[in-house]
Amino acid sequence: LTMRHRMRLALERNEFVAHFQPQLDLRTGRIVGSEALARWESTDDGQIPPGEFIPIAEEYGLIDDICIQVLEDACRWTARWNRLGLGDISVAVNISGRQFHDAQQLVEIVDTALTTLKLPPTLLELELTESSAMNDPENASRVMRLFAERGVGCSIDDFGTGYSSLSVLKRFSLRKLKIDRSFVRDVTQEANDAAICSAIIAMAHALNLKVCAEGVETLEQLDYLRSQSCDQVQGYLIARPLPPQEMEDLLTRGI
Ligand code: G
Ligand code: G
Ligand code: MN
Ligand code: NA
Repeated sequence: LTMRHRMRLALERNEFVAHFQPQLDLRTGRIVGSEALARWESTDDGQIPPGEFIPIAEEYGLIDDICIQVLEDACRWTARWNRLGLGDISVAVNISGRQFHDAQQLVEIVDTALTTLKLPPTLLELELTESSAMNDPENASRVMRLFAERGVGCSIDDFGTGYSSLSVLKRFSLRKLKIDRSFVRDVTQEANDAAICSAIIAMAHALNLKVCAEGVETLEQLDYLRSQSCDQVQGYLIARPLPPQEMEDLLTRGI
């Protein structure tokens, strides 16, 4: 079978699923959400890492179908955790620039998922990279408003790595900025990285946005980010992306 064929078959078999990386609230020390990350659980070949299948799926034009499958799986688990009373745990789903560009399909899928799963819209967040948001800011702004009207949040992923126009950023209907992990890595050694992180946090707060730092691997990084009033952290220090049942166990017993 060709790779394209295998991927089509995998889509039919619902082999693309979400794993969940917890997001910790630095003020309360509680898990308040997760980021859903795509995984291919192939019945034929076992786990295929996203670094392998995402670039190929993009090339074959199958990435949107895969992301939709991941979004639906992520919403299903999140609705279950909400039903089980495990707290108001949100989920952030990665959205490609093209899905955001042709938003009609995405809007319909989100509406259907929210309704059929009875998932409160405020628990869903869509992550758009800084570069895809700024690539077509007029459209991005319009689509963000569509979701904001529904109570669904949007956030900017990998913030700081693209070119943000601040005049555009302030007009976006956003909930959150996510600090790219390249700034977090050396935040306790490099004065420049520390300055960038604290500037992003201050700017986010000035715009009434939450801010989440990605790639937090050490307690020292977490302490610095807390000292700068960063709202949330995500990274291997808290947990790697977890299979749903492990995420559920973590939510059940607490951190
Ligand atoms: O999951 P990490 O574990 O390796 O993910 C690798 C990359 O794949 C990340 O940069 C992430 O943004 C991207 N990615 C993961 N899941 C999805 C998804 O569902 N949709 C899109 N568009 N990108 C994803
Ligand atoms: O690009 P995006 O931010 O959506 O992708 C998240 C990616 O970052 C995933 O591949 C995930 O496995 C990875 N990741 C999550 N936490 C950490 C971390 O603490 N350190 C590093 N190096 N990578 C991480
Ligand atoms: Mn992301
Ligand atoms: Na990121």
